[in-house]
Amino acid sequence: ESVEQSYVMIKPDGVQRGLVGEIITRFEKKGFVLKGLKLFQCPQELAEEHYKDLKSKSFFPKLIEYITSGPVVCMAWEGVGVVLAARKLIGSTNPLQAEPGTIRGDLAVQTGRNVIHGSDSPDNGQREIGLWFNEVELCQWIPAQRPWLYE
Ligand code: YYY
Ligand code: MG
Repeated sequence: ESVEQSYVMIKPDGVQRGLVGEIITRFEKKGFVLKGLKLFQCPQELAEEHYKDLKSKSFFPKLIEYITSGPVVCMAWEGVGVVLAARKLIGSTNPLQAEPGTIRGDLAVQTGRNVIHGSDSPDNGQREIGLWFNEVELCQWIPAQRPWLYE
């Protein structure tokens, strides 16, 4: 159990569908700490860098078009075990296979419109937060509720 950071991003469909508050609420209620947050129109080059491991996939051009099609909400969340926990809150890549109770399971239908991104490892969490945020956009703060979340 160690303190990690995850890059979580509400994709353009989540923003357009008015799901921003609902999604942020789920992470807040779980007890993670919000270290960075912004609404952002992603440029093509950043989308390609973020998803560079998928460059060879047939769906890559459509994925880049989707991610750059409107504003996204960029978030940096911190906490013990946050990377795996965020993936569980988010649910499977294909929303039809995602469990009810997860964000994709409750709020999405298709893989190509699956509402949200979450880092798949602590290393990628660091990499992606570095990619999407400037240092000054990340806040160091201690939530008042901390002693009631951690023993
Ligand atoms: O981490 P996660 O978002 O759950 O899935 P990835 O395998 O990293 O793929 C990233 C992104 O690419 C996925 O959220 C939707 C899209 N995608 C797709 O459009 N079609 C696929 N067959 C697989 C992934
Ligand atoms: Mg992924």
